[in-house]
Amino acid sequence: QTVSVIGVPMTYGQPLLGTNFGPDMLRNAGLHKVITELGWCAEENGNLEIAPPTVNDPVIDPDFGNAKSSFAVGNSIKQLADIYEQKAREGKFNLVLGGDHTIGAGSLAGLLRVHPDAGIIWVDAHADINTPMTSESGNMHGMPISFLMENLVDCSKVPGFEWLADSPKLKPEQLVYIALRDVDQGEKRILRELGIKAFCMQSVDRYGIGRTMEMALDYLCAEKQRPIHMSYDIDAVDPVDAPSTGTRVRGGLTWREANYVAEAVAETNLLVGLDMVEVNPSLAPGKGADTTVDMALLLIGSALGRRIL
Ligand code: DIR
Ligand code: MN
Ligand code: MN
Ligand code: MN
Repeated sequence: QTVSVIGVPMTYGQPLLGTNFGPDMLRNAGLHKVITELGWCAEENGNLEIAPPTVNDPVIDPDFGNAKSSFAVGNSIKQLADIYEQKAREGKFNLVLGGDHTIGAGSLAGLLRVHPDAGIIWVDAHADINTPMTSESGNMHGMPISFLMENLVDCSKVPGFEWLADSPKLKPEQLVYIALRDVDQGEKRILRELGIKAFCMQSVDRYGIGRTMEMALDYLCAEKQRPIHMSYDIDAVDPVDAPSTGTRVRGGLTWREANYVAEAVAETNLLVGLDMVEVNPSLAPGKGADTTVDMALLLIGSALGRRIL
């Protein structure tokens, strides 16, 4: 079995530089060794080329609603959708290294072309389902799911995202969240109206991570087995163990809980792809960055099937 490694050094979905270093930091910290020691073949695709936004040109790169740099973001992640689709058709496991979380939209678009019925596990402090209209920040890393959800955003009107208009979309019942703890008002309304299943940190507090993951996986797979893609935002992890990321939120997953999420998903043998995003080594240079990269690498290993015994 082959793991296809795709670097997507995207930063334009949020205001902070540094997420572009994520993919190479993970490689330099021993990513390929982690992959091959677990018995996989590693196929390296390098980093996708990210074209910068055309600054302040309202004709070429207009704002859409509150969405900033949608043209640059949308066009870049189209490349990811295409390569994800190609590798998935070849039966390879897609390991997508961010970059900010806008790239999740590219992964999901490629995934759904091959597996329209796939299940999505979104592990994040945030719900990332703002639309360009509901977003207060305008940062597109808070929006990727909205573009993939059926009947939520008309992508044909969003500069850079037109290609997504006729792409297969997600039904609400294909998605579950883990570790939410910072959800915007507009997002709460969307989650409620669409009836999306979310296991927030209160669920982890109440049931423990074991029962929480059992419920999440049952929800997606109890009736029929389906391929799963996991999109893992490192800010799902408590800032103690993942300080070097752009939007830290206290009260996150502990070191073991965070690994358990990935281990439980790996145990299903249904995982076909993983995004590891929002590692930003520039924000806590030195020890903080090392801790965060180390955590991300561990989570990748857990998702690829590492067991304690
Ligand atoms: C917030 C933060 N919901 C926003 N989102 C983040 O800007 O839309 N997502 N940090 O990862
Ligand atoms: Mn987040
Ligand atoms: Mn984010
Ligand atoms: Mn996110």
